[in-house]
Amino acid sequence: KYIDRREIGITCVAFSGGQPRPGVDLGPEFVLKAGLIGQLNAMDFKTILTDGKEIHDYKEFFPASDEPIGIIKRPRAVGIVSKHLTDQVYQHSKAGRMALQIGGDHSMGLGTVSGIARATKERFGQDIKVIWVDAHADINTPETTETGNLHGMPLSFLIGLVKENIEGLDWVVPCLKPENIVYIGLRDVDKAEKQILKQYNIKAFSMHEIDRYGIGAVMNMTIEYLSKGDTAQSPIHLSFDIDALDPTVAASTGTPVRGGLTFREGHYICEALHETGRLVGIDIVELNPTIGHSNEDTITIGCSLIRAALGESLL
Ligand code: B3U
Ligand code: MN
Ligand code: MN
Repeated sequence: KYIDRREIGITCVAFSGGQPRPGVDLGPEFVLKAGLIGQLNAMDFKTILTDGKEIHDYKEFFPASDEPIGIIKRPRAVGIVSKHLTDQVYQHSKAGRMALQIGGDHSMGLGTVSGIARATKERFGQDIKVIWVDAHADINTPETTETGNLHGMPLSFLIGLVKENIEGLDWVVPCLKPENIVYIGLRDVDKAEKQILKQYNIKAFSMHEIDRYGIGAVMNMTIEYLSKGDTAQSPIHLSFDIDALDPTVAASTGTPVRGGLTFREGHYICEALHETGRLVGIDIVELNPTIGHSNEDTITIGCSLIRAALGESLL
């Protein structure tokens, strides 16, 4: 098995530069204050904080000026955060630990996936597979983006759609194959993103498919899809954007979209992935405690999704 010890390497990313709303950088602090580490220890996991530090903001690495490139906002800050995150996540994953990342905006997916992909390639010679749970597809390219926000673009960099060198992001090495992505929960996808999904034949279960088949069948299909070919048992990374959940369930997030996953559907996804025994990494991102009516609920749910992905629901 991929994770040979009950150890979790935790990296808390206090970063909001991939999108315009302040507050998402406070997500990790609130999750820690809610007692996540104690909860994981109570599940008999040893928790290892990256560099022994609770929170990482990487600010000492930011350039003095970070002017937009075209319409791309804060490319150098986003780039440097994920460059460091890549190495941090890689270290944990390479040591056989579960890599848990708490955000922070979803631009950090650039780093989490890069680090995990590098480690699993080295350890097992296997390509990483990624479950992207999100209301959004996050696959705009610097050419297609209408907002210039990098949290809407990490997957285009990771699968190698970005040919031009963008200052700060030129280190990104494509490490994810389009056929190794499965989306769950989509409901707000840009026109150009829909074209990309079609062109690269990327597997996606939107809210429409969840309504049609139910989350049980969707997860069966997801795991079946990830279990064919010569990498049938390859490791899986879960990148969970909290905005995949319905705003009535998790309101404290920057870009809520109506018609999302229920509390149980979100947890079921995590439980079903845990059951595969193939999970090597977990991101939980876009928690913004300064938004919404009851941030406690959103933070508490973030913690319980993590525990579900680590097997808490097993009897
Ligand atoms: N697709 C839009 C909107 C968006 C993406 N991710 C979030 N919002 N959270 C964009 O900005 O690329
Ligand atoms: Mn996202
Ligand atoms: Mn989203």
